[in-house]
Amino acid sequence: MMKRILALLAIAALAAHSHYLDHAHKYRGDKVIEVTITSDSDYDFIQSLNPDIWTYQSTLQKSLPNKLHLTPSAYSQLLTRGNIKHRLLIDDLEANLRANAARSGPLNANGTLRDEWYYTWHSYAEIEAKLREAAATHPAYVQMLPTIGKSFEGRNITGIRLGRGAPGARRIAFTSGTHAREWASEAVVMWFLGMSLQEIDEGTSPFLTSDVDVYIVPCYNPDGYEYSRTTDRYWRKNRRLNYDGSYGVDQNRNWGDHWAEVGVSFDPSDETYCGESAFSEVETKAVSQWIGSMGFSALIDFHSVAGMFLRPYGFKYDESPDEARLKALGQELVDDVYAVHGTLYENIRGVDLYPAAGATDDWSYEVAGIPSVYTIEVGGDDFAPPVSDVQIRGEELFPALKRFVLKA
Ligand code: 0X9
Ligand code: ZN
Repeated sequence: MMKRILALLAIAALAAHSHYLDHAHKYRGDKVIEVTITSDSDYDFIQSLNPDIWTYQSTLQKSLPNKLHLTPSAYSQLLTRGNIKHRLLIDDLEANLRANAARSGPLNANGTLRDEWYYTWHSYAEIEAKLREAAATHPAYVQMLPTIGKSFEGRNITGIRLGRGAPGARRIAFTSGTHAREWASEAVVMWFLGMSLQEIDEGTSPFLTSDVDVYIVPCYNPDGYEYSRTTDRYWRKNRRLNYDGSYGVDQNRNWGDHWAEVGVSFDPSDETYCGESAFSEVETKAVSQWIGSMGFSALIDFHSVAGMFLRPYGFKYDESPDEARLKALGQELVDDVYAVHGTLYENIRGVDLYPAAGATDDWSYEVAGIPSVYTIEVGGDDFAPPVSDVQIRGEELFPALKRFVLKA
């Protein structure tokens, strides 16, 4: 018995120290390309290469740019066929992962934020601990939320309320990290928290005087996030066990608004698998019940990477009743971002990226009735950016997020 316990402990210790770079050879020589398909024969050919579609419309698109991740042999087939015009974005995905992991961040050099913690990636446990620390050091402005629910593997989905909690205050939600590999999304909401605490200390924060509370849930796919940290950097879905033995449902295809109507896959192994039914996932179910019960007047769901403010709808081309207002506000947010480091975000509807149903944004807007909803795709061009991006993305979004909190 003792031996078995020791063996189990050894396995647990190994798992705890596992790092995605230990498994990065899986991506050796893999390519990422951008290609706009113009003919049916090219379409069929590229489909036959079985690409991993990084532009997450779930099916290949004709006449739109597709970002595709290909194995070395699929890529050489593409070259052998000739005359398929494409751009090679990443030549060796393993090398790219290693290079970006090695590049260190500025660690507070010239940064606007004094607390070094915020300048790098963190485990889910470290993020939770930072939330608790914020609540302990700033009890008048930060409160830990009661647990929203548990993930498939049993982690607590949790968050904080930032603001004075005045009766009748407007409530805004920042939900983040529904896609495992999109680490920049956790990083920017934590940066928002860190900068806000610093401004509170300096007496300049709008949270000192405004009747608004921001509810921040920094990661509502903690199992996927940890799996991306320890095992497969490019993991997207949650970690539920599917009926066919594969893992993961795309949490952003699982919400109960026009569920599965467009832009989803029914194959459990696919990146955009929508699950067996709307809200089949404990994570989406718990977070939706929470959102539905809170009376939010605005919500941003954070993703990465592309540099976009996406407004409703994401599943159909009709204009939403709030189109003019959300488009105008989106433009102000784009201008705020641009003013910081000159990064140009796009201000478009979700559907203009590609139609996809069952996402957090459409449910929050249509079913929960929240009037101001965006999905932000944090800027950058790789799901695994160098750590120096944490500061860049955090800084460039902070003024826009502040404007959103005060205005939306
Ligand atoms: O496809 C998604 O879920 C989002 N893009 S990502 O690259 N982060 O995966 C965009 C979702 C936009 N909203 C809707 N289509 N409803
Ligand atoms: Zn995403």
